[in-house]
Amino acid sequence: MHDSEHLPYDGLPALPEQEMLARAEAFHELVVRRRTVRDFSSRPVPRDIIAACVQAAGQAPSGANMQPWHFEVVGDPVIKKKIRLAAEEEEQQFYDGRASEEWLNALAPLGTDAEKPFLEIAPWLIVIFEQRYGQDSDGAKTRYYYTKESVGLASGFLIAALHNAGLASLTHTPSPMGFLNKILGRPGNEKPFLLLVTGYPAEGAIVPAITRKDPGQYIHFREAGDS
Ligand code: IYR
Repeated sequence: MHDSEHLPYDGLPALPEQEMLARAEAFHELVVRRRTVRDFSSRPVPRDIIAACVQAAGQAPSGANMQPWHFEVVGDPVIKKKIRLAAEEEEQQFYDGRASEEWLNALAPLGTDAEKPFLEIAPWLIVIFEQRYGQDSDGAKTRYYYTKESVGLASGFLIAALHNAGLASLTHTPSPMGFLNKILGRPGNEKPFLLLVTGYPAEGAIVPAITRKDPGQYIHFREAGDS
């Protein structure tokens, strides 16, 4: 059936169903407590913690296993300042007219504006690049598949890994983000996907009073005998 090399899969030891349910519920409880944070502490976070979380992100599934991602992990205050200044320039234009009235109204409950001090205050900025195609050192191109979906999955893994490690994060998407290629010296086959800010929440950090959908609004089971 398979022409390519395959190996036995032993990554998932069988668990009693009671423990499976306990783990599923524990993970749910963990992620229920995740919130996007915009008030960060400047308290340093050891690089090894971030490195482990980024490596967890690198285990995400991807189209044809092309792993079309690159993570630039920025702790250098000089680069963080450059990123802040460039991001705020784009954001100023967004809030001053590029965004539609409808979009600004949708953002109102979040209380965001063009000021992005967290880009300098938080200890780490993780810039996630989507590789739209592969390109080797001779310039030869390789086709990649489902790159956005793949990078989105890796980003989800990363956000969950950071939260699991006790770190807050913010999915920041200044638009457009081309300035990140320039500042970080990334090649033309890479498109900035997400700027993930991470660190500890500031003391007394507040988050918007928003709610999540009731599960009944987004889960619909169809089991044997239901139809
Ligand atoms: N990029 C802007 C605007 C913004 C857009 C969305 I969609 C958000 O969920 C939050 C903010 C900013 O970061 O302020």
